[in-house]
Amino acid sequence: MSRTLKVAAAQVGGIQRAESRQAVVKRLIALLREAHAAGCELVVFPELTLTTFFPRYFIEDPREIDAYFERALPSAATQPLFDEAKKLGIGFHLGYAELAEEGGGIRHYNSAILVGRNGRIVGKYRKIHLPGHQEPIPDAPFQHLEKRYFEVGDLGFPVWRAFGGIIGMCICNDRRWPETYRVMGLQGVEMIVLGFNTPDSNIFHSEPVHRRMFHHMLSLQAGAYQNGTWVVAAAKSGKEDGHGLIGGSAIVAPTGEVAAQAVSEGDEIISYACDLDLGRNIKEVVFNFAKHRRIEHYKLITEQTGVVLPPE
Ligand code: ING
Repeated sequence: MSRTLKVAAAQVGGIQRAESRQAVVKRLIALLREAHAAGCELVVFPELTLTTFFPRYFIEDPREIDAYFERALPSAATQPLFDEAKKLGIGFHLGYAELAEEGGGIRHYNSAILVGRNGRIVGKYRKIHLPGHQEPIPDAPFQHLEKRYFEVGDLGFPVWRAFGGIIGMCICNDRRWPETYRVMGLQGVEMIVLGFNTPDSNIFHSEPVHRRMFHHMLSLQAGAYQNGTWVVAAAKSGKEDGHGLIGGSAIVAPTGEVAAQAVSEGDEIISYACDLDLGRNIKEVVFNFAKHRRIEHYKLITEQTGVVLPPE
């Protein structure tokens, strides 16, 4: 009997800088209820789901920066979301800015949690591939200061046995790096859930919007196929105080095919009944890692960070 997991990607339209967490949580609860009504067991929310994408701003006051972070989950503002999910018996993945008191200091991460249908936190992930820059770019129309506001995640790419399968997580820019999927693929992952906030324009070079959507989907589909896993990606999309984020929330099958995709740039639920055994043939034949991988030739991937050109 095949193992089916009905999952929803909950796309969240722009969150304005002035929007309160309470107002956002009300929107998330409405999406949760819609997904539950559609028979979903797991809802995937975007990256930094509780606030606007604040790394687009150069903020100097540490207290103003920290106001975007959660010191604990659930917090007073997010407790209603946890309560509603538990009442409905539906699990969820939530991206948020995490402020943690660890190792005798204050740490800041771009994080996500996976919450089971019983309301308990199954696992946490901290974003590893932080795009953008550390110092503000003078006169730029917007910034991308994730390297300034967040530390590199220190939890690796774990997977968990949950929802009847093997589930992994990553966040936004992680989805562009094949290493992200392969490390989880080597742990037998059957579904990777992720949120993203992808600006619709680039600071560094002009790029047509259609190409940003193409690269977004290319990354999801390649990662899914090359590791025989479902990939569920939920966008924060649309306008945030005039700044555009692409939509394109999608559910991608282990075959690399798109099973569902959002059509709007606002709050939208897309869902699919995912057969967790659909990736079996891919894992056992084409990408049978044990049978076909030759790690003796892959050294550079873990021993070398950047490019070293051949001698002239
Ligand atoms: N956002 C973007 C992303 O990876 C980006 C940053 C956009 C990088 C386009 C490269 C090209 O989707 C986040 N938050 O990582």
